[in-house]
Amino acid sequence: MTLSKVVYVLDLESGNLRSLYNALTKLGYSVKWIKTPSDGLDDAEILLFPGVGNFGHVLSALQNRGFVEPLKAYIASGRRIMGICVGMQALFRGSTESPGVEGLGIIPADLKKFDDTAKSVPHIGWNSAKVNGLENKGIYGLRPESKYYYVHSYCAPVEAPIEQGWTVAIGDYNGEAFAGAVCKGNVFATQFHPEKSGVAGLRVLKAFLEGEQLTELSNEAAKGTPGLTKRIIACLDVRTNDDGDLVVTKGDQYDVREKGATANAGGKVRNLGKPVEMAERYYLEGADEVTFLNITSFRNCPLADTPMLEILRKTSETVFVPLTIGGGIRDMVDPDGSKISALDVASTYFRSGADKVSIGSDAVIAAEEYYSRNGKLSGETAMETISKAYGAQAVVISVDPKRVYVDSPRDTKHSTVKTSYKGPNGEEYAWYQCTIKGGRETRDLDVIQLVTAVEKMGAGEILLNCIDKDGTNSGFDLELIQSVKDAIRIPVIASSGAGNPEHFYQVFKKTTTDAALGAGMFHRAEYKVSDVKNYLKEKGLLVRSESELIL
Ligand code: 1PR
Repeated sequence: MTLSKVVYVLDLESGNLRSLYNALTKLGYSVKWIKTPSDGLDDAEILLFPGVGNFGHVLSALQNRGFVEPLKAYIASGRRIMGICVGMQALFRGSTESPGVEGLGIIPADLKKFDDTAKSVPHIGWNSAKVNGLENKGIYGLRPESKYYYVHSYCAPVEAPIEQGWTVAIGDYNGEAFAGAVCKGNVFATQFHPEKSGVAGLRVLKAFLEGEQLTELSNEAAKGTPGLTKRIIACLDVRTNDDGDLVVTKGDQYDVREKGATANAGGKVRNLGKPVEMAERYYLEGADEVTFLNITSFRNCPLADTPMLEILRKTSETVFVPLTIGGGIRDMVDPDGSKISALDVASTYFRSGADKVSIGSDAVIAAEEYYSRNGKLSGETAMETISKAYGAQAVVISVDPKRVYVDSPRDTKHSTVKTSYKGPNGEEYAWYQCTIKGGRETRDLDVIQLVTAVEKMGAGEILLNCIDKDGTNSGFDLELIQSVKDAIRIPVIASSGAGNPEHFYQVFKKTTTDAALGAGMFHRAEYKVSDVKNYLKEKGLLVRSESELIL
């Protein structure tokens, strides 16, 4: 069968399709987008069905565009189809995420939510997809030792598809087995995102597109430790410098200017390099995710020419791991006076290649208003509207707290920690005060109030910075991190203070954080991302190996 180099892709206008386009382009395929069946579904030899966000949303999008029957007919015709993420879930009968909504029913079984009593949900990060029962064989390039990027709260069962003759690649999330991929005849589908799973994911896409269903595995490749890895994230604070160039900078407790000749003569904005080049360097070093933060976002500028959009477009062409963009995600008024909702701002970033958006200041304001309404949701906050449209996993909350020392918990209404690092006057307790505008304004809200509120608003993850630790190379604030982890069920990214690989080991050993982020130590080339990952591997922690960089 001569394979056309054209891949047909269902475009339900949800989530980040640009990265899938970039992955297919890198593999030498051109893309034909299909928004309705009449866009050429009958001509398709190979069809990709990417789906992001809510099960019910994706199924209604299929229904509204008249895809349900044509898609079932396409599958019955024996032509090949690959579902991705909710595109795999849609093949099932239904999901507890959207009671009463019918899936395509190709696999008569139902999805359910992960058990979150002892682990974070959504399941975000790099996990296995180990094919059952096929010794030393992989389905479509899947390898037991490889890790793939998952981001979902609902999971497909393993037993039911196997009983119905499907080959299932199994993932293990803290002891809870789930279907990482399913395959039977002309149908293949992955819960993980192959376009965001580095070279391991590209290998799976390539094998499917080339029709290599069964792949022999070397003894080495047939090994592999199941389970979710510790995520290492590289973070780039971006702003224009005094010459107007967009540069990667780094704060020292959020002060990004070189120390000036005199105490108050602030020097130039630190220029640590170009955003796209540095992101690509970190990807090649094995970063599991890359985060861009536009740190002068509080200055309004026309969304259309937000320089961050071009950075995302360029970066997503060569960096095949999840990209998060933060800074300025809020309802805004363009300088020409037009109102743009936070959802529109986020959608623009998703269309430009972002997988997640990070909300800072706006989340603090929304939390204050949430408490002023005695814990009643408005349904209109950026968190609620973006997670409703794109799924909780697409919404990260960036927290910029400052330590406030008190002698006793009785001295404040806020949640305190008993600290091992006494205050300037010997205080033994501290609480963490929220700030907005990059630490320029403090608010009468503590970190636990903030993260509790935004979790209720549908946020999927917390990026937990710490102004006191930022840029100090003194290690993470372990007390802050564990106090937040104890308060919520969604994943937490520890941030601020990393100065060497041991700091990453300490935060994973002494707290239950799900991920850890570094910035300055990477930008100043004191360490590579791979130095951190190799160190953690030697210490016995499960990390994604960067040997996955060779297709
Ligand atoms: O408030 O929604 O517009 O978002 C603004 C975003 O920009 C927030 O995510 C906020 O954290 C960030 N931000 C604003 N000002 C600064 C600054 O530095 N002047 N960056 C800033 C905060 C946090 C991380 C940092 C880690 C690790 N930086 O990006 O890199 O703390 O640093 P380290 O490993 O070098 O210690 P909005």
